[in-house]
Amino acid sequence: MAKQRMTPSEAFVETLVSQGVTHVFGIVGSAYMDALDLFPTAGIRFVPTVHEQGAAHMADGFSRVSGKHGVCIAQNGPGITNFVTAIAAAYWAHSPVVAITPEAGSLGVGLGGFQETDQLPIFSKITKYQAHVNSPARMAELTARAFDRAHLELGPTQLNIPRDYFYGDVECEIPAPLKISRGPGASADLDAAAKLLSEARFPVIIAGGGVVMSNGAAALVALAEKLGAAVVNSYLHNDSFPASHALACGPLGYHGSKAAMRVIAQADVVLALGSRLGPFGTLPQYGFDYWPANAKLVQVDADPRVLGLVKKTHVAVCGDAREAAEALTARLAQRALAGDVTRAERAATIAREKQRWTEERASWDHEQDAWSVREMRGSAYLHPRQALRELEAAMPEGAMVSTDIGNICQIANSYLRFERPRSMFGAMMFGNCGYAFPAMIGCKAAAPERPAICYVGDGAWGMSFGELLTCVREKLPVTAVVFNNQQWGAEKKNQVDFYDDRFVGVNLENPSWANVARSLGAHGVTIEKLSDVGPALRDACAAQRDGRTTVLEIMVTRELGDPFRRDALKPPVRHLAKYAALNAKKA
Ligand SMILES: Cc1ncc(C[n+]2csc(CCOP(=O)(O)OP(=O)(O)O)c2C)c(N)n1
Ligand SMILES: [Mg+2]
Repeated sequence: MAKQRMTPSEAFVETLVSQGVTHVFGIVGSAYMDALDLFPTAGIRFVPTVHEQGAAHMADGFSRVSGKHGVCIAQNGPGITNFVTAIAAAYWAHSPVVAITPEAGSLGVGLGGFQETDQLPIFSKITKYQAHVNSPARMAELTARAFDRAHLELGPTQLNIPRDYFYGDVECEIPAPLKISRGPGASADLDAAAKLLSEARFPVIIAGGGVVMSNGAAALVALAEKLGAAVVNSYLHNDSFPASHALACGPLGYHGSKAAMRVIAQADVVLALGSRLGPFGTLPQYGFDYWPANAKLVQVDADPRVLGLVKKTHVAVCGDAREAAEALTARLAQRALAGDVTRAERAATIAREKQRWTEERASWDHEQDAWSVREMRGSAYLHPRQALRELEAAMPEGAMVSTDIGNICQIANSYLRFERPRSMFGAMMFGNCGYAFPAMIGCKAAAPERPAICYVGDGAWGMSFGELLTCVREKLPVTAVVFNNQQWGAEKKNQVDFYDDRFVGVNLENPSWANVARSLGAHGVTIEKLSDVGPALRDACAAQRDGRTTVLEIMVTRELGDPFRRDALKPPVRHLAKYAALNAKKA
């Protein structure tokens, strides 16, 4: 499009159109009314939410499922500060979310008028790029840049617009999106990586989020088969390699697959493909320090800043995970593989460890620690692990599952397998309770044909259930599985382990969450029998086709699995006489 006379609102909306934007999540505000008025005619669906945090999580979910931008917008001041937690979550999920933040009018800034706060510093550490529209004439240019950079740097960007700059006349051209390929990495680095892999006798591949984001699953399958290498998923990326593949060993990290951990422990060369090797996902688990400290590490990532950051890297490749996998497979075709000698033996090891883990999971019905055993004895409710197993078995094909932060949601990591990428949406490393439900609403907006399921604890549900109204009002049906153990369980576990069962702020009195759902216009089911879990999930997912949102409230015992942060807590020490009784006893 050549230069044309238009208003900045038109320049803004036309740039969204040019970037392929179809959905914008937010809450209406006078700050951007002039642009909002154009959305329907431009073919952009505005999805009104209950809370701006929900809107930004929806944008995140939307982008993670579609690979496109997620977009959110809100009123200057409080609408924008409500975004903060969700934008931080998107930052650590590497989601290309564009947060559009209209701000106080340029002629009033600094006078302490209405809904004014300095909106750039607030997001400075949780965005990859911040565009400030400093003249209405630059509206299209800076809008386009915020979109381009979100993809280029894989993370949220901010587009800050003084609210008076939507008005006026400008001459401008609408920029086309910048499409930039990352490439596979430098050829010398790829050569070095191929050499190490060709010399490996027990190569293991960690399939990271980069495999998903680069649409690299097929390229990874080819590479893994070429090497006969076991593939483990990085933490919370259970969808980065098809779970039914013979080489798939399941996820590493917190409440992950023991098969994956036992196999990687034997590696002499590890290829981390599209992974920053986040510290939380490589910590010891089940009392097992599985990280192969003596193995040689090849790390491939599109972000040069994470290469060699937390683990000693022998060969680092800055490149796209898919393109790098293809380049490595091509190079390996020209080399003799030392691992060919051990291929059959390794395949047998992989099969054996997977079988062992499958059997252990099948017989692991409940937690075994003293507190859990005591709690479950007096309870008629379900064991969380059993409920998770039933859900796993009933999971409909093509399902998208998001998981929140909490004890049961983390245990779910062992009970979620996927065949296709863009299926699992953990709350990732910002770790905020209240992520899973709104994120899944965004996923459903992007992929209405796929079953949409979120796993949420009752505490986190209390933070996020309000968005049921969005599901109902906007016909974005989701199945919310709420694990009702009447506690902030993950944190209670710390009080059990370190504070002699002195419970402060962790017990929850809940209403019937099924009743709450019904009163908000959704469907609600309370589940107290194990045999009801699977059928209820299937029914609820089928009902999504009729636009119905369902809350499956599963009543579970108060037993608790391994904690998150045992690594970061210490037994209590009290010096003052007043607190002497609170010194550590059992730890
Ligand atoms: C926004 C936010 N607040 C507090 C926390 C600390 N936190 C981590 S897990 C957790 C408990 C979650 O309880 P619930 O959702 O009921 O799940 P459960 O652990 O009982 O399975 C809390 C409070 C957090 N991660 N995020
Ligand atoms: Mg709970």
